[in-house]
Amino acid sequence: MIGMFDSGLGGLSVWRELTRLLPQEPVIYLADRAYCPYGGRSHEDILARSEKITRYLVDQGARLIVIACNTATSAAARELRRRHPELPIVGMEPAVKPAALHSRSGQIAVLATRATLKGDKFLELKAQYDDSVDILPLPGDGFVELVESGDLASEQAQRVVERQLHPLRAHTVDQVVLGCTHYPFLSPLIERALPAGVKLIDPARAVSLQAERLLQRHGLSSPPGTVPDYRFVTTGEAPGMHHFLRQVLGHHAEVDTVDLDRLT
Ligand code: DGN
Repeated sequence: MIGMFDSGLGGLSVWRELTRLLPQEPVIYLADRAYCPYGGRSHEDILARSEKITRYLVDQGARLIVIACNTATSAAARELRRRHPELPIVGMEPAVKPAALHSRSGQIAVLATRATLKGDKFLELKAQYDDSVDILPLPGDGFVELVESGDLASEQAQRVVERQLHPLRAHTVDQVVLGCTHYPFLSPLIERALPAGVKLIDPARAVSLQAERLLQRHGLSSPPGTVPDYRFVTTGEAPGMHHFLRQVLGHHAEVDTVDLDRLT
């Protein structure tokens, strides 16, 4: 079984891609909604949450972990891999490489939470590509909150998106990397706010392909034809998640609540 987690509902954009690619793999998805958003939290807090969640998912039977959150990947992936050397862990990767390859203007933007944009992982990636492409960090303030409240289409949501994308007007960016797993759910609004011809890049498929490779390498793949089994768990509010799954992903499922702070 694959265990996935995010601060909230954003990682479901990765769940959607992963279950399309690997329809026979059972998946348990945990939304840490009681602690959402992670964006303003310290690295130590995010690492502590990620550790707790990873242990819970392994207890539930997960044999591979997908950190479906760029902020948690940036704060915790390295340390989680060190603490759990036997456990394959896939993290999010802002898709700077394909964006740099396809850029004609030589300017790309990475749209992510402030925590991700301040993290070592992004700064290292930026330094690595500095010679070939100009990378503009663009914080998506308010985007996570819009997705968590299920507001993916209102005029107010469009205004929030437009305000954050405004700095792009002063640049010739032609590729925008979605560096937060919540943001693909706002793609229609983001596309509307972007100058014509600018391309959005979502790394969810590349991350799912990496999960597939690791499952194979570790002999963990389920046989083809296995009936899919999806579980959804949250540390916070469940009805909103249930509604989101049905409305946005067309998936009817129970959502269980778990209090990780009560587990030892
Ligand atoms: N989905 C998370 C990410 O990819 O960074 C959002 C983190 C948050 O809660 N701010």
